[in-house]
Amino acid sequence: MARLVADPDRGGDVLVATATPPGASALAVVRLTGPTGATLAVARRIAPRLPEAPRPREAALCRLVGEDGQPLDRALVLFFPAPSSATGEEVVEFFCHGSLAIVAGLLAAARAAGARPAVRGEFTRRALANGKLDLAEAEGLAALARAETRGAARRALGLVEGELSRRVMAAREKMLDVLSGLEAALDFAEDVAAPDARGVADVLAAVAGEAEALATTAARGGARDRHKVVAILGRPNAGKSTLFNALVGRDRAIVTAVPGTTRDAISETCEIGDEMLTLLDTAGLRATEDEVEKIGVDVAERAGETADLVLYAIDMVLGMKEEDEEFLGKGRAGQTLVVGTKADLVGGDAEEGRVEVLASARTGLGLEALRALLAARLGFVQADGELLVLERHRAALVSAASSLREAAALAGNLPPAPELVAARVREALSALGVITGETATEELLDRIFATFCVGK
Ligand SMILES: Nc1nc2c(ncn2[C@@H]2O[C@H](COP(=O)(O)OP(=O)(O)OP(=O)(O)O)[C@@H](O)[C@H]2O)c(=O)[nH]1
Ligand SMILES: [Mg+2]
Repeated sequence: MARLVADPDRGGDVLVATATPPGASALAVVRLTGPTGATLAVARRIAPRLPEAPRPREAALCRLVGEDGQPLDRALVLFFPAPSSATGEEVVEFFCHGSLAIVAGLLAAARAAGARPAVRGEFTRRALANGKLDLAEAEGLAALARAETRGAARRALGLVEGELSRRVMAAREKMLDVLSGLEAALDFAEDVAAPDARGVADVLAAVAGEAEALATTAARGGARDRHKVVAILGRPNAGKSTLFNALVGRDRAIVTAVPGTTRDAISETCEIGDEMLTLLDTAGLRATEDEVEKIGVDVAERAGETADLVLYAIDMVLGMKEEDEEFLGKGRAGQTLVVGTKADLVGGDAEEGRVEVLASARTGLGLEALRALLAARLGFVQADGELLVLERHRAALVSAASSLREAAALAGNLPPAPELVAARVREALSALGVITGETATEELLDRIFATFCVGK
């Protein structure tokens, strides 16, 4: 791939950065990247016994010395010649012991030998400049490092592996074909037949449709990245707080045999079906004269109205009561999941019309089924070909689709105006290029890489 963008210092400096978080640990990784020869020269000042021509990708155990020449550590050193490295440049990695003093000594030695500390995202930016990855893939790396759940990690990995880039590239190919046909007709009007207007319009409309579909994926992804809220509601003593604790995996809420124990709503995040959600425990619903409890019941009712899903708990020992009928009768059916609690006290086959799943937070019985139902009801099921499409990508896709729709309309209207169609197609190409980086400005790159970690 050609050089996509010039990096700020044109790859002239040898960069040094720690690739692992600060703090005492078994190992820490310090990396160098830079021009061939210069990078190895810095590495050999730190690891004097490293050969002049180390074997590529083969670990060598070396003594490392500080800027004063005093021993620092014994560490594995890995050498990656350009262009077969993460950045496309010559890279040397030190796997040293994870002491703050050793890492600081190593960084100081590298600086003394001529390396410059990298700024945020600078390693990835060099990789981008050398065509090792494109901009969307680089953003995937950042998303992967930030992923809070397995679902988010899986989607980010798809971006890293080029799932979005491949689709964007395929769309660009089709547009470039159309464009070359139009331009040939413009340049050699006498010798080249104008492209078939209907055919051009159809291709452009199809590509616009693909861009619009990808943009819709982004909107869905955005909704998923917001934590869904599930509120546990039910009568006092129904076992809400016990269930809440079981789902969040720790004793967060107070549990007692006294009805009316929970007053304030309690909020915790919990992972269900590879996604993160916010779970709320609330005060038991009942008519009460107690001022504090009354406020708690109001809060619970409001939480029930705004939550994405109400998990309604019914104590199976007592069965459905009038208040339960009343709440469930209010018609939030689509957004309510009814769980029968304390299943351990009633045996597995207690049947109650509205109850969808039986669970015992005490024994764990039925909790897996409950988690699965929650995941299904919240739309957390893993869809095939799930794509992470960031907001930035969505904006570019929408803009490209709109130019393509205009181009298709112009092409379809006889007599065709090839230069107008071509101008719109060029606009769309440039919008899509922002996703993969071909047409990204330095300013945009600065903005994106500022969100990266140092050493990435
Ligand atoms: N055997 C059994 N007892 C349970 C189970 N879940 C809750 N309990 C008991 O039921 C009582 C009430 O539990 P809580 O979790 O505090 O009920 P709650 O719905 O939060 O009650 P309020 O906060 O008062 O509205 C406690 O004594 C719990 O130990 C269960 O699955 N099995
Ligand atoms: Mg409670």
